[in-house]
Amino acid sequence: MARVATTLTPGRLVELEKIASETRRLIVEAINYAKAGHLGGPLSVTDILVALYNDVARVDPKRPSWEDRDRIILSKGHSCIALYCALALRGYLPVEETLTFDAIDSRLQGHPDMTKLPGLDMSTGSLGQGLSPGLGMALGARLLGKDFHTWVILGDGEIQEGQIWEAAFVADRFKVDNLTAILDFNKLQQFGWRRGLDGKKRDPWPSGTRPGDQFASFGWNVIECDGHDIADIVRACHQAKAHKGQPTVIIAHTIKGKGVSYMENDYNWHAKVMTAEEYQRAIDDLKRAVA
Ligand SMILES: Cc1ncc(C[n+]2csc(CCOP(=O)(O)OP(=O)(O)O)c2C)c(N)n1
Repeated sequence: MARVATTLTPGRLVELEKIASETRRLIVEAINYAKAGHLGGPLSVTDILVALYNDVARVDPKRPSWEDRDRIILSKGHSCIALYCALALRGYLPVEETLTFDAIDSRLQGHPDMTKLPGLDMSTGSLGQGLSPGLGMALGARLLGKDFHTWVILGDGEIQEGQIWEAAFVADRFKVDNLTAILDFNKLQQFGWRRGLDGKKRDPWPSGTRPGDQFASFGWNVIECDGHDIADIVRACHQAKAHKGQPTVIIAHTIKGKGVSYMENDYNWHAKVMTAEEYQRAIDDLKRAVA
């Protein structure tokens, strides 16, 4: 299929890049303040969330329950601090509230709770469970004659869960083309990659295949993009929406810990509290990125 050009103007792209940098700063501040939570996964999924909420998806922060809004499910719910910060900068909640992350009475729980925070389309956190309700929403739109699109963000470790493939199978069965999965493909999970008894790194997919091949074998349309290039994410999302007759997965190539030099590609930062010195280095790195 021909590549669809991005619809972003150069000026708007710069604005979105600034929002992404600010989102990353808020993530680091909130996790440091809470002294709990995840860092690697939120920093890798940031640009995807910023592209969705600020350009691609049809949403209105003033009407979080608007029935014609696009649905967005962060299935890799452990990365929700990125979602909260992106929602705050989009106007769904006060930015200061991000510092209440994981506090006992906060609307911003350690995993997303849709009964607490308006704007969340699904409660997630138990990996593997977000694609099935996303499929239900997409089928619901079809039944109701609605034209909203459903976006489900998955982690690469998460797609080892069997329920993902049950949903993938059914989405193909019903040719659900108003559903797009976006895979945050940072190539690391909680403890790195699976290793064999010999201690050697093992690919979690059958030899030579990649997640895109696996989705394709389930009948899905597959698009790849650079998950840290907002223009390329937007391009891939528009291409996905335009594709008819099949569900689409976007394989977004990302870096776990993106933006903080010492966290990048280090699974030890999946979920770890920073020391005061590490916190300062993280903030300095993120400031340098926007300078
Ligand atoms: C069913 C289930 N098992 C285990 C966990 C604990 N857990 C949270 S994140 C994670 C690793 C996820 O890896 P990946 O999907 O690649 O996420 P990312 O690297 O983007 O953070 C695990 C095992 C969980 N939340 N749910």
